[in-house]
Amino acid sequence: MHLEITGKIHVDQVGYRPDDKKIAVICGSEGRFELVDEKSGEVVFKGETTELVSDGLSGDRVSYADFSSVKKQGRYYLALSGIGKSYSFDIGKEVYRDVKNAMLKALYYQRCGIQLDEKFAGDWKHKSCHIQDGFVYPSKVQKLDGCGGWHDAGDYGKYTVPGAVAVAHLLLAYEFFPEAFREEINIPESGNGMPDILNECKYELDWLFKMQDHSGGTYHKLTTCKFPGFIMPEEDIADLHFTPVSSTATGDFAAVMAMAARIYKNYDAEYANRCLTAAVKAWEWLQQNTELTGTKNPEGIETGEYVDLSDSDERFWAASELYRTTGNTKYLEHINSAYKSGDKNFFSLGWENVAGLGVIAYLFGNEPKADNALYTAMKTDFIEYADELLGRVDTDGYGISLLENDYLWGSNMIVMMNAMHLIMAHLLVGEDKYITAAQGHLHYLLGRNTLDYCYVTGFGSKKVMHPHHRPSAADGVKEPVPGMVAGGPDKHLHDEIARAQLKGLAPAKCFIDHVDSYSTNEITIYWNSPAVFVAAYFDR
Ligand code: G3I
Ligand code: 9MR
Ligand code: ZN
Repeated sequence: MHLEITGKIHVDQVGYRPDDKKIAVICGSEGRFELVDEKSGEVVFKGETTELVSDGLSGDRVSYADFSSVKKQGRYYLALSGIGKSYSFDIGKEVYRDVKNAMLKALYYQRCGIQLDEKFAGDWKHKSCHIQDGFVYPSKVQKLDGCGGWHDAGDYGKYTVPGAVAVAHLLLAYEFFPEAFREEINIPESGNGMPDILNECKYELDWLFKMQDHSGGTYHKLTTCKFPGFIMPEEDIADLHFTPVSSTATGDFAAVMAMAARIYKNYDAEYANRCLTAAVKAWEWLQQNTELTGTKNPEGIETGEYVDLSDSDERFWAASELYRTTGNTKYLEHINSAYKSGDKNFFSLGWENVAGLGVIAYLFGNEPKADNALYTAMKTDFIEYADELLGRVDTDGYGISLLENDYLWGSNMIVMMNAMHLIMAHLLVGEDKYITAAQGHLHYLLGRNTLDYCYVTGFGSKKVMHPHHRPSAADGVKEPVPGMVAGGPDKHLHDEIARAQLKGLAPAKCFIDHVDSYSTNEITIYWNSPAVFVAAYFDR
C-alpha cells in the first residue's frame, strides 16, 4: 500500500519513550490504524481509533490512535488507509536528549559580546558584537560597559526583565533535576568543573550585574534606539542606550541574584556572595521606591518595551527567593501580605507576571512551614490550579491546557509554563496524572498540534525554517540556528504577514513559518528556557 504523508496524523515528531502513553491525534478521520516499522515495513501494531470529536480551538474534528503497548525501540510511522501516514518518529529511552541539549545550547547562540567560534557554533559562527559602551539615557556623554549577556530574541536588544526570567527557569531546571545536566554541550566553558547549564546562565548573570546602578536599582534594558534591519549582530553598530531603572527589572534582578547565590554556592562561594550582595541591594532599592516605574519606552527609544502594569509580582518573587536563600524572616512578612492580598494570578511564570516563580520558591524552600497557614494555602491553591489545567487538557482536542485567550504572542511559552506547573504539582503530591498531562504539552510543542509543526528549529520533520531571528536570516546558512522555540499561534494577528495570511483561522492555527511574522514566528530566550525545564524532566 503506497501512503503519502498528508499532515493529518499528528504525532510527537521527536518521539515517545518506551513506557510512555503514546497517542496520535488524527484529523478528520476515524477507523483502523497501523503502526509500521519504518525500516522493515512490518506492521507492528494494529488498532482502532476513537470516534471523532470536535476541537473548538483548532476547529478540527479529531480522533485518537493509542499505541502505548508498543515499547520496542525503533523508528515508526502511523498509517490509516484513505488518509495517509504520519511523519516517522522514534520510540526510545533517550528520545528527548538531543532536543533538550539543543534548546539549552540555543542560549549560547544568543550570546552577545564574544565571537562565536566555529568550534562551538559550527556554521552559525560569527564575529563579536555590541562590545561598545552604552549611553546612560538620556545622557549623550555618560557611558557604561554593558558588554555580554544574551540577545533577547530575534532582535539584538538585551532586556533585564526577560533575561532574569529566562535564567530563573534554567536555574530551576538545574535545581530540580541536576541529573539531567551531566552532559557537556560544547560551549567554551565546557569541562571547567561546573555543569554547562550553570556556565551558560553565568554568562547572562555576569551581564545582569552590569545592569545594576550604584543606587541598587536596575536599568530596564540596553538596546539601540530602533530595531536594526536583518543584519548580522556584528553589523549592528548603532549607539546603545541603557534605559532608566525600572521597578520590575529591579525586582526580577533581586530574585534571580538571590537564586544564583543559593545555586552557585557549591561551585564558587565568592561569586555566590557577590550575587547575594547585589540581590540585597536591589531589595533595599525596592523598599525605598515603592512605585511602579520605568517600564515604558522613554522618548526616542522604540525597541521592545516589556511594559508592565504592576510590579507587585516582581517584589513578591524577590522576597520569596531572598527568603529561600537567606531564611531571614523579614522577607516572610512581605511574602505573606502579598499572597494574602490575592491581587493577581499567582501561577504565571512568564516575563510579565512572575508571581508563580515566587510561589515555587516558597513551596519548595527549606522552611516553607515557618508559616504553616501560608504554606497550606499556597499548596492548596497550587494543586487546585493544576487540577484546573487537567480539566482543560481533558476537553482540548490536542491535550493541552490553553484557553482561547492564551493563543497570544508567545503562546508556546504558556504551553511550557503550564507544563512546568503540572510537573511541580506532581513533585508536591506525587500523582502521575500531572505528568501525563505535562508530557502532552511537550508532544504538542514537538509536533502533535493542528499544524503538524515541530516548533523547535532543527527538530522533527515538519520544521520551522524561517524564524524571525536576525542571525538565522542574515548568515547565509540554509538551516536556522538549531534548538530555538518559535512563539507559536497568536490569534490577535499582531503583524502584517499574519494579518494577510491568517485572517479568519481558528486560534490554534494562527501561526506562519515566515521570517516577517514576529508575532508568531520569533524566538526568545524565555520561550526556550521553560522548554528546557520540561524536556529536562522527561530526560533525566
Ligand atoms: O495581557 C493582555 C491580555 O489581557 C489581552 O487580552 C491580550 C489581547 O490583546 O493581550 C495581552 O497582552 C499581550 C502581551 O504581550 C502579554 O502577553 C499583548 O497583546 C501582546 O502584544 C504582548 O506581546 C509582547 C510583544 O513583545 C509586544 O509587546 C510579547 O509578550 C513579548 O514576548 C514581545 O517581546 C518582544 C520584545 O518586545 C522585543 N524582542 C522580541 C520579543 C519577542 O517578540
Ligand atoms: O524584529 C522586531 C521584533 O524583535 C519585535 O518583537 C517586533 C515587535 O516589537 O518588532 C520587530 O521589528 C519590526 C518592527 O516592529 C516594525 N518594522 C519591521 C521590524 C522588523 O520586522
Ligand atoms: Zn550582540
